[in-house]
Amino acid sequence: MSLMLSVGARVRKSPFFSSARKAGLAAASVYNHMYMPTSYGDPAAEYDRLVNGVAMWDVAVERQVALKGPDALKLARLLTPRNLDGLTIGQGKYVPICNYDGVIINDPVLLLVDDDEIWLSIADSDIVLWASAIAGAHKMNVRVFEPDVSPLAIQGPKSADVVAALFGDWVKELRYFGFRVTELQGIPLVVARSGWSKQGGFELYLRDGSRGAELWDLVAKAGAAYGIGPGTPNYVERLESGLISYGADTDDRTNPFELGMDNFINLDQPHDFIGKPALQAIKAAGVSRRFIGLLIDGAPFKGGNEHRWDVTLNGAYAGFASACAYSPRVQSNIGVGMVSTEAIAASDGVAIVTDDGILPARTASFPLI
Ligand code: THG
Repeated sequence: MSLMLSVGARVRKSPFFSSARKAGLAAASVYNHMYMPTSYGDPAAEYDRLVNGVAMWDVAVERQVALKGPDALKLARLLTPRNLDGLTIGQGKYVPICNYDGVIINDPVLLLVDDDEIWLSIADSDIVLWASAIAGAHKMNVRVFEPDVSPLAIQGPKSADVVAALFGDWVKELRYFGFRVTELQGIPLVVARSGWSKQGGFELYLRDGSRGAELWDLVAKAGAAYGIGPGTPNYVERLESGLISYGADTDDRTNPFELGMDNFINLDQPHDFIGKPALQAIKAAGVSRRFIGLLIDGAPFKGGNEHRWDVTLNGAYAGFASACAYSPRVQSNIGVGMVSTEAIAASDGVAIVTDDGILPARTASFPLI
């Protein structure tokens, strides 16, 4: 059932917001205190563009938290359990952030912009408050703030052609999460190889919020030859690929090991970081549930689920499915969720308690495709 969204002064707008509405924006959610586009009204076309062509997404909700000053790297090392040794200017990294209990509180992409400047490109939680409080308590020489930076994603197999048409062939040499500070017809931005899909893509981090419409139009024009169209972080493709959606897939006790982030948690580093003792204890104890894919029986779902659905093993609670949808490529209903290791090990007896009844399901590792 559709629901109207009130647009007012309290919730922040993306610099691309007017352009997105002109392009037919049909639905939005709220993320980092901003409207986040979620649909242009034709999910099948938006999915097809992402997996076969190229799409442009207003993802300005991925706010940047800048750490600027001599202690920028020191603060970043305190904030994340990930080893930042060898990080070079122009290279990004996926860096989970945990609280003192080892609970994940964000999963940003970190960009080393300069020797004394780091951006955390955050998911949906208030890291500017967390990081500035920690910097203050540790009397660090660093400023923590949200700069005027707004990402526009270009995703899909034809994205490299569109971005090369705008900037030149050098963009094809960027490594994953690699980036360059540059400009486009005088519009200051950062070009990065990144984005929340496994279809290949780039993100243009606009560095002047007054020029959103200009950048949107340049991308739309360069992309026209490749059939570019508007889209949003894709509900179905992210399930197929197993990309984590902080807040949807996580709860207030989710730890990074449950999410399969073992490679991003480096407990043997000599320095202290927030959550280190808790994470050591969690690792020693082992996890009892994990983030996993689900293949679900039944007639194709019409849309997504509005709230978490229980996962059961032989009728007993065994976790939750956070997001489910019909996948045209898997030709089945699929989902992702946090499921007990016991249910994951079981070959049958798993089911999902949907709003319209109980459906048999199987767990499956990513990608589901
Ligand atoms: N782009 C930018 N900022 C972001 C996101 C983004 N901030 C919020 C959110 N998305 C961060 N979350 C993710 C989650 C997964 C990935 C990127 C951002 C991702 N993961 C790959 C994977 O899981 O296979 C690769 C991880 C790796 O190997 O390091 O791409 O989309 N600017």
